[in-house]
Order: sequence, then structure tokens, then C-alpha cells
Amino acid sequence: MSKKLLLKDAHIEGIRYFETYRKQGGYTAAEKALKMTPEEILEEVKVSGLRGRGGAGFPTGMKWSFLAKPEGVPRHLVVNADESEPGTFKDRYLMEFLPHLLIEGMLISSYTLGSNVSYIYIRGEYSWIPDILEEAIEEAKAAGFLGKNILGTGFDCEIYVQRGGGAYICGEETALLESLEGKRGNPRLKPPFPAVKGLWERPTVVNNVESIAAIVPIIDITGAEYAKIGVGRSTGTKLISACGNINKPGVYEIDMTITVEEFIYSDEYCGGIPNGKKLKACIPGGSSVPIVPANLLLKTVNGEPRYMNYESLADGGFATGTMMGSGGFIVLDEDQCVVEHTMTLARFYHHESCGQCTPCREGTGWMHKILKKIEKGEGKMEDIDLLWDIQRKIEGNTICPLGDAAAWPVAAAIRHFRDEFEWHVKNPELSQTQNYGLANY
Ligand code: L3W
Ligand code: SF4
Repeated sequence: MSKKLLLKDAHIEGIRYFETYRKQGGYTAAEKALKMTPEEILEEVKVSGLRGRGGAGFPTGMKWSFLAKPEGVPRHLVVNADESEPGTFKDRYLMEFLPHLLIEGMLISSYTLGSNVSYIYIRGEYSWIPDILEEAIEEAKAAGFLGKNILGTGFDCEIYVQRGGGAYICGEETALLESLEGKRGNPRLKPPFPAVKGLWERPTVVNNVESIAAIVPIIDITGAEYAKIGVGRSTGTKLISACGNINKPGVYEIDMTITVEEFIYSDEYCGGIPNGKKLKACIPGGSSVPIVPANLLLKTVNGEPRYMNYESLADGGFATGTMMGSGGFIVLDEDQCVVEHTMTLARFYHHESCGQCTPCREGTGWMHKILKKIEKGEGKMEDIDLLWDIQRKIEGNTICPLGDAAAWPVAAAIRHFRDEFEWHVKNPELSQTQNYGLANY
């Protein structure tokens, strides 16, 4: 059984409210942290080995230590709650059921970073959650855990919730900052990183919801104890939102030592694939990461079992491996058509491209058009090579990672499932009425 740090109290009735959260030991980590110096807390976070839970896996302690501290310039903490990655819904779960865990994590983080005004930028479609967060903020304020002179320490902190307008690109940290400033959410060129020039050109740390929630158990049990959970550079626990062809979709907390096979088939997690169907492939880290066929999903290129952690999922690099990403775990059974699936994703990225970079703006549109043609049985063999060529021209040539995120799923689908693309070209009539999976199994 996986150790639970974030979701251990999620089942308790009323845990959304301050009184219940406090009874369960809530805000004791904040009380402990506020007696420490910011430098001591930063050291705990570094020792914990916590890596950013939004997708990039960048070490949180290192990001915090990059925060510039020019004299007289305010600094900010911004929580990225713009969770829009297809297949990813773990932050929604945290905010909906455990809002005080996020608020407590923000209080500790704001104190450490010296942010007196911190923000939660939340996906517009999560329309019911800002009320939950704002109620929790009011409760925390009434109990003296936010506002002026918190617990008599002299530290002041306000938290504001800002609703997004429904654009996926605003989950990219610099687009988010532009949007928070009231402008169109266009990504900025990096460097400068937000840690140096962020919100209103002030030093800013942007962290994912789950990363900030994880600060609470780190302070609670110490960074060293947190680092003992998991394996290698995949320390602590990770939330996984599981969906697709599985018996038990939902949000699971894992300790990153379990195998992919155990995660898919054990009753503690996904509970296997419905109707005894075979596993075809999986996208383990949200739609942006490469799709992996079953044979490579259950073992690494070295024949070792594949584990649910940053290193093992990436084993073999982009050619054979994939990424932990945001932990949006999408399972495809044998009936699914990879071409159709890739086309759907291409449509998404084309729609969400902000249009600043030519390779992304034009390339995502072309990829969608060609995939649509192939999927409908109207493609030619050369179209598969053209598709490959377009994705190569996008990757690495854009301002922000949306370009890469659009290119990787296409590259991986062609690399691993070229026979399906060819089937659509060779079987135009069947392609109109059937999908590859249903026609071939
Ligand atoms: C200061 C330096 N800061 C790096 C910071 C940087 C950022 C973090 C990671 O994209 C990925 C993307 C999606 N000084 C720094 C520095 N930083 N060097 O570290 O930066 P980076 O550029 O590696 O990634 P990113 O721009 O944060 C995130 C992928 O995640 N993804 C997307 C998921 C989407 C969601 C969602 O909807 N919620 O999670 C999934 O895989 O494709 O590759 O903070 O400033 N020298
Ligand atoms: Fe916009 Fe795409 Fe360029 Fe990102 S890669 S800045 S989404 S055009």
C-alpha cells in the first residue's frame, strides 16, 4: 500500500472546512515553519528532493533559491492552478477537497520566499472551485493564519484567487503572468525566468498546486524523511489522475516505487481494463508526453520493469520512453485507434496555440489537417512522411513548450504505430466506417 501524504485525510467528511482540517492536525506545519527561518525551510525543501509537479519536474528548492531579492522590490508566489492538460485533473481534486492544504502550503511558501501578496491563478472552467478557495482563505484569515502579523511573527500575507479565461496556454508560466497582469496570455521569451523578472517585472516563483501542497508534509515530517519515500530523484509521493479504458478512473497518490503494471492492474489503483480487453498503449503524463505501446510500457529498454517515476518512464529517451509529466495517466485498450487519438490531440493543440511562433501556429494546423485526412481514409503514404517532417520542424523552434507538446504525440504515434497510419491509407473504405483497433482485433 502506497504511503499517503497529501490525500491521507481526503476521505474525512468536512475536511474542506477549517475546523475539521485543524482537528486533523492542519496548520501545525505552518506553526512549526513560522518558528523557523526562511533559510531553514528552504534547506528542508532542497533536502526533500521535491520536483515540480506541473510537468517539467524542475527541483522546487533550486527554483526557490534562484529567486532574486533586489532591495525594496516586492516578491510574489503564484500558484499555477490552470490545470488544462488533457487527462490531468489531480489539482482540481486537491483544491476541491483539501483547499486548506493548499492555503497552508502557500502560507509556508510565501513566508519562505518573502511574498506578502500571493496568487492562485485558476482555470476558468473550474468555475465552482474559486468559491471553495475563497471561503478557505476567509476561514484561515479569521483564525489568524493569513492577513496581518500572522501568529505574532510580524509576517503579513494575503492570498487572491484569479480566474482564467479558458485558454490552455495560460498554464505556461509566463503566459499566466501576462494574463494575471490583465493582458492577453502570450508566453514570454525565457530568460529572464520569472524568478528574476515575473509578475509586474518583480521576482516571482510560479509553482503547481500539488508542489505547494507537498510543502506541508515536507515541513511536517522533515525534508530528509520525505526524501526517503520513493526512489532516486523521484522522492515523495505523486498524484496521478487516471482515465481512459480502466475500471477505476480517479486520482491516486503513489509513492513512485510501484510498477506501471501494478498501477494499471491492481485493485488499489486502476483495477485493470474493462471487459478483459488487452492493453494497447498509454500516455502516462498528460497529452503532451509521448504515447508508449504496451510492450515498452510494462518494461524498459533494458528489460527491467517500468516504474511509475520520472527516471523509469523516461528510460530510453523520447525514442522509446516517455515522461512523468503532470501525471495525467491515459490508458488505451486494443479497440482504440491511435490515428484518431492523435488527430484529436492535434486539433486541441492547434486550437490552443497562441499564434506567436510560425512553426507552432502553422504547423499545428497542418498536422491536424493531414491527420484528419489520413484518419478519414483520404491520405497518401507520403502524408505520413510529411507529418513526420512537420513535427520535426516544430520541436525546439518555438517560444514555449506548447510547440514541443504538439509535436511529441505525433512523433511517438508514427514511431510506434506506423502500421496504423498505413492501414488507414490502404483501407480507405474501412477507414470511413471502422477504426483500426475495432477492425484488427
Ligand atoms: C530560474 C533557471 N528558473 C528553469 C524554472 C522555470 C519553470 C521551471 C521548469 O513547462 C512542461 C512542458 C509541458 N532559472 C531556470 C528556472 N527554471 N530554469 O523551472 O521550466 P521548464 O522550462 O523546464 O518547463 P515549463 O515551462 O514549466 C512545463 C509539460 O510540462 N506538461 C504540461 C503540463 C500541463 C499541465 C497543466 O495543464 N496543469 O500540468 C506535461 O508534461 O509540455 O514541457 O518554472 O521558470 N535557470
Ligand atoms: Fe504560442 Fe505556440 Fe509559440 Fe507557445 S509555441 S508561444 S503557444 S505559438
